[in-house]
Amino acid sequence: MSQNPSVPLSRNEHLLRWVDKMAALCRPAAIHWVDGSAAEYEALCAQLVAGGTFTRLNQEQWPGCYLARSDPGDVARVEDRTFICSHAREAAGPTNNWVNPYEMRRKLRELFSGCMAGRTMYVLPFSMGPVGSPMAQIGVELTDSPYVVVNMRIMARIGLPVFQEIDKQDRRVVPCLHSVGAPLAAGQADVPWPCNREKYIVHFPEAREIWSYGSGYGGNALLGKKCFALRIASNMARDEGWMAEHMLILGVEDPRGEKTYVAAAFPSACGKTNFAMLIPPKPLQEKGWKVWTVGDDIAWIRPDARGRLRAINPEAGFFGVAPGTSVRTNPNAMAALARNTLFTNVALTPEGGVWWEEMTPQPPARLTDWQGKEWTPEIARATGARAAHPNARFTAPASQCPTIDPAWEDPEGVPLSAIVFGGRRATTMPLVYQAFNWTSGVYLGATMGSEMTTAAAGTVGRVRRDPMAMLPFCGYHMGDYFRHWIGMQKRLTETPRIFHVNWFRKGADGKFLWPGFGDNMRVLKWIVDRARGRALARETPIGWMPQYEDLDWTGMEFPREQFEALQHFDRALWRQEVIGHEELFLDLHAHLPKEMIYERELLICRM
Ligand code: TSX
Ligand code: MN
Repeated sequence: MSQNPSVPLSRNEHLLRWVDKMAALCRPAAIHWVDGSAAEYEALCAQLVAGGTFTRLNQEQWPGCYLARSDPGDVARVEDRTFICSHAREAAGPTNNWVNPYEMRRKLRELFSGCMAGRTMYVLPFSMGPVGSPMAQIGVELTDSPYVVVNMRIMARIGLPVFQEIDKQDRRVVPCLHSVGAPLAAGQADVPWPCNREKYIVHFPEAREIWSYGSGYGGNALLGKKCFALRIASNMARDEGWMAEHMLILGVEDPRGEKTYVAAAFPSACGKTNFAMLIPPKPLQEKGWKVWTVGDDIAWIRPDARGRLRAINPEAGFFGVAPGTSVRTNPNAMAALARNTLFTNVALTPEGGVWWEEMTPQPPARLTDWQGKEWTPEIARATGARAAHPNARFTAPASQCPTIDPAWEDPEGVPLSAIVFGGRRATTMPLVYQAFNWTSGVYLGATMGSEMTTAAAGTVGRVRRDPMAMLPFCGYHMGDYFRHWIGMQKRLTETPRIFHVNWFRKGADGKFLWPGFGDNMRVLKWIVDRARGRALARETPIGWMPQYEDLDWTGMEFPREQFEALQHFDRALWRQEVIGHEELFLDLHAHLPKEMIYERELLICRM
């Protein structure tokens, strides 16, 4: 039944039995065991071109690149259709959708029954983290989407070496079942982007299982990423004493040639990928400062034998938002996506290239937009039509990033010296400050927030609390998650220093006070110098702040008064801020660790 090739790719009994069982449920027309080879990848891409899902781009301009256009109703993660089905509702917490797991399993059996008719079921083994790393975890995704297979080949380590790992170690793997939910009747023609209006992204945290139905897009379908590496892994991490975080990882090389690694969490629309690939201003480069990229989205962090935290990037690629990415904002990302990249929902140029908003200062005269319609700057001015969807993506190999860190695939991970939290705040939050200690740093991460930039999400400008940028990704109760963070200190001989940054503070004139981008290096330099005990700071009610003299201003004119405005602690606004903290805590009160209450009290007292 399992149609393992004549030379089987796996002999793991559990795996074979599960594949048989799921095939009996989904009833695919064929089963394909994914070996992960280049030949297989090429064949799948050719098949996607033939079926109209992919357009092969101009190979002179964009070697190895393809464009996919999704169904207009399947363009982003669906948070309201994402479920954490723990046995107890309480365990999922108030910030997750919960359905009784027995009820959900009944519903899923219904949905998945015959859902792969007329399609091929791919058996896709993947390793999150370098194959064989003690920090890596293995999953197997059964999917009826070849688009998922080719994207996963970039985003994770897949295929033969992973099957070997499963067979060798007989280790537990996370079963992931994915279907676009569009069975084909005999003779029925397929569409370029099959999907279903009804969508279910379901996690069973105790069983460590993922079931995804109805979507072929991004985090809904590439199950190694948000579903596994964050929602399921956060459960594993809590149980096993490590951390699965929504963080980039970067390494800062200083003039002595020493590397200091930093992890950072930002809510969406803060330029996280840009920060992960930061290029320092020329004068700081000349002094010997350089930033290396380990990852742009997810960090798995674990204490080593010495009691120091070490981090890996469990992914192998970047699934980045294309609009806004340019040689000005992120030359490293532009280099990474220049070849062997899959684009989804960007615009197509007449020459067979891709374009998206802000990629170049001037848009091309004529384009095919993300929905396949004609687009010109004139049409855009008249109708507001966008060439690329705002959530259009590139799937690019991390190895192609010019600043990829030499240790990015180190199986032991890189040592973490600092953790940075950030948000997009027009007021209140200074450019940078350092928490007093681990507990106050956890408080700072727990209460972080960002102002909404899109009207779609509701009231523009209102602060949305997004603890550790994990609100949509924590697979259990947020209060227990804070408790786990607090508890990590007991496992450590040395805690990373914790910081908060805000690149987006505005002056009374409504203009950004900070130039951001490369100049963020000046802030990052202070952060690593603080972590290494070689920079000064001043105590304030909220934490340690640099004074004007403590940042390196080489090659930049930045008035002292403007820096004072950027760092100003406004008592009236902070009164509002702590009331906002209280509102968040009300929702989580039953599971909130007492340290969060105490930290809030201390903060109020200091103010
Ligand atoms: O990514 C950003 N970063 C981090 C870079 C390492 N962005 C882009 C928006 C997020 C999607 C930023 N935007 C940053 C930033 O630090 N700062 C700003 C705000 C800003 C925008 C434009 C200017 C200055 C600040 N000035 C000019 O364009 C001339
Ligand atoms: Mn993310």
